[in-house]
Amino acid sequence: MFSNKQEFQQAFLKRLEMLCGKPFKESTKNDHFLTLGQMIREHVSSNWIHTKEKYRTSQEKQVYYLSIEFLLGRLLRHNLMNLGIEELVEGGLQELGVDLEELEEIESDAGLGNGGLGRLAACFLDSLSSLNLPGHGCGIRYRHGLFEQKFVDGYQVELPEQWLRYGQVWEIRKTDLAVEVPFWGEIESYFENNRLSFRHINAEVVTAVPYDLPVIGYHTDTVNTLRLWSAEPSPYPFYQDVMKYKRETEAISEFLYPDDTHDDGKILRLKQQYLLVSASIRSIIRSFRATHRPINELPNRIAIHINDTHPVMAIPELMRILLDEEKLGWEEAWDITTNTISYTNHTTLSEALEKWPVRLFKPLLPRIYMIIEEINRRFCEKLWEINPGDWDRIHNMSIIVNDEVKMAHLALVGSYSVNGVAQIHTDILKNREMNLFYQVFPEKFNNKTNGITHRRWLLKSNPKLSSLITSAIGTGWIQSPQELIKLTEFKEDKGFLDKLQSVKQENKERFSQRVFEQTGITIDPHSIFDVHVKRLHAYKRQLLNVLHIMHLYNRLKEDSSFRLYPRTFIFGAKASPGYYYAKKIIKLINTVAEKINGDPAVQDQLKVVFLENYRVSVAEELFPAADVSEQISTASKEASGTGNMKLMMNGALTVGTLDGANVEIKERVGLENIFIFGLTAEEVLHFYQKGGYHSMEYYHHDKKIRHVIDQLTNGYFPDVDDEFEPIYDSLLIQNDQYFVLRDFDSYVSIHKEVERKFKNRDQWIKMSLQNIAASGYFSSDRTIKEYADDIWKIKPV
Ligand code: 26Q
Repeated sequence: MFSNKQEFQQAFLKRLEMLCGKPFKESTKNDHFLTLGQMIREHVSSNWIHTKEKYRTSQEKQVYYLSIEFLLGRLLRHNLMNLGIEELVEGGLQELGVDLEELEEIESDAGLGNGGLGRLAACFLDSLSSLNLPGHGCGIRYRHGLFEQKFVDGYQVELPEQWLRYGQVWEIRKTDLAVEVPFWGEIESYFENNRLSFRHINAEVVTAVPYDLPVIGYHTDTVNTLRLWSAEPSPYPFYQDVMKYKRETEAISEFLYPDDTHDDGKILRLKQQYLLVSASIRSIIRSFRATHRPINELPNRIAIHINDTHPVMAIPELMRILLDEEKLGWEEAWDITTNTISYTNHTTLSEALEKWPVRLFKPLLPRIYMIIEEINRRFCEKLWEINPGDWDRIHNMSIIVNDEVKMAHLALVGSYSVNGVAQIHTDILKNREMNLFYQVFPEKFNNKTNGITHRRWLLKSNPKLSSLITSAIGTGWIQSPQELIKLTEFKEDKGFLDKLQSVKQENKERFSQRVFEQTGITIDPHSIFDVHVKRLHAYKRQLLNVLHIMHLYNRLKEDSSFRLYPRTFIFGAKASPGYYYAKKIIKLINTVAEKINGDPAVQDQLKVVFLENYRVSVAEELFPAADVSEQISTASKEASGTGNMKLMMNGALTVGTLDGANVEIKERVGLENIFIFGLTAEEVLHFYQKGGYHSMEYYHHDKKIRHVIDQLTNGYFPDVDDEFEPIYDSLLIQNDQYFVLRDFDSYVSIHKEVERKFKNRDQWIKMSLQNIAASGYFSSDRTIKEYADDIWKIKPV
């Protein structure tokens, strides 16, 4: 399209006039953004078409990654970088007086996800394309992504997110590829060619319209597709109340549901899931049919992956097509289905396992429900054959039980591969949570430790560190991230370590500047930047962090000779709107921040910053500036974590429990380069099983604990008298199920260790280097290669 700056500039100016209908001198930043976006899309179109053509004609197997969330973030610079035209464009624009950095900020985050699971899907797409693997994403085009968070008086307030307001430049609407998805109605049986057959009558039909986004690989010709479905009224509205039908239909893809494990069964959520599944499977089958291959070859050509149980109806939906449309017998259909679908589990929290009341499910999706019943009948029969008379076992493993459909059980039974997302998580699945299924299907279970794309989370977001790395070990790490390990050769190189130190310092200064501009809070760029960012959940224990901060503040106030090495605690977290307890913790952190930041006596030593509306673009600014990474979940609760990997890759040292991928981080950096504290998963699980933990004893025997807990309810925070009683109750009356008090002392000690190590700047920067060097393993390139080789059996095309 454009091979040099001049060509680019000419094309840009011309396009701007055509698109915006005004001369350059009258144009706005938004005009510039839209123009550039269009040019990029056009720039990739030939590679995009070529990639699709290659897939259409090749014999190679392809994977479809079904996910209810894709948390992409911004795409402008990412796309420029992957295309290898970042410098050309940045320079060209600069000469026109346009600042690329400012254009970047115009773009809204595509926030179509809650957190870890959705961001993992986005990282996987980047790795698939960058490794030239034939992989497509299938998701939902929510009109509003995850809510925008504001703090009012320290309380979280949610506003609808508006990413489409200024127009989406990356997507292409494919009206001609729309498919019809039926809800409600009845199933009628009839005989045809001596075979009992079923048809869906009186259904309410919704049109699913795909919007395709190009997924551009890093410096390759591969451009894969992310297909996002939007719900629209069918063009044949034969309904009584057309306006009502239109409203209800459009509601399906209106909002992303916030991750709310306490919120049971919302019919709209179920409609979203089926919309995604049915539209995706239908479109997959349509393109498979176009190859004119026999249907039993499906598993050799196509792998369908389900990201958690949210798209698990892919199993009965594929069965439905094979039975009702392809007219296969049950066994053959089942054989094809269970050799096509694979499943990733992202949690062991039993309260988070998806269950749907039959009373909601059955009328909405009558044929799907029938098929699940039959899957379950045959599965229970098989269990009976293996363990005759063992009713308990059947009760515990059944897909439908107590008038609920257990989605995880359906996934375990109907897929050929089940993986956890970190070794410890997979072990817990095999040995505990899913042990009964492991006994029946041991061959299905495997581990795929999560990863992150080092291209977004290091190369793009931390340009200074990236250049320094390249100056030391060359550019090989960009394609082969495990080459980062070569950095260990520099651990005694004073010159290099000084530069590494300066990069971190510059990043901290830049971030401090941003915080000042956006919040008016001044932070000391030489203080320790201690970062705790993730969704707010009791098990993630933001509470432990804030209680520790209260404790440090108490020490400063009690003892005028006590000194802290200056520390800035940085939080970022959204709570699900209906998660009452999580919202209390947000209010507590804000209340503590206000108290401490308003006390002139401690300003040089302690600061607390709670970033509003934490999201991908904020994370990208923050991670390069982080010194300490808080990964302090109650052991056994965090399946993997991925923020831990992003922070490590940017040279932050982890303060963490032996949970999720922290365990593997520890193995790779060594115990001397990480701060591990607290109960182990074994110990936690033992307490749950055998009892023996009494939080009240910790309150009575530990003065510093008593002090901070009393402050929650004794009027220490004015104007919020009984605000924090639920927190007090959870810790003392409900026996502290996340072991905050149990781990408190250990956490206090490890933080003393952090301070001691940080004071020795030379030692700290070496530890930081070791973390960066060992982080290559946590690239999603490694993860995706493992999925490709072990689960999907796909090869680069
Ligand atoms: C469920 C029902 C109704 C509405 C929403 C949901 C819902 C939505 C999102 C439930 C869960 C999620 C997201 C879960 C998630 O992000 N899990 C995280 O996945 C990461 C990637 O594997 C892991 O690193 C984290 O440990 C895990 O918590």
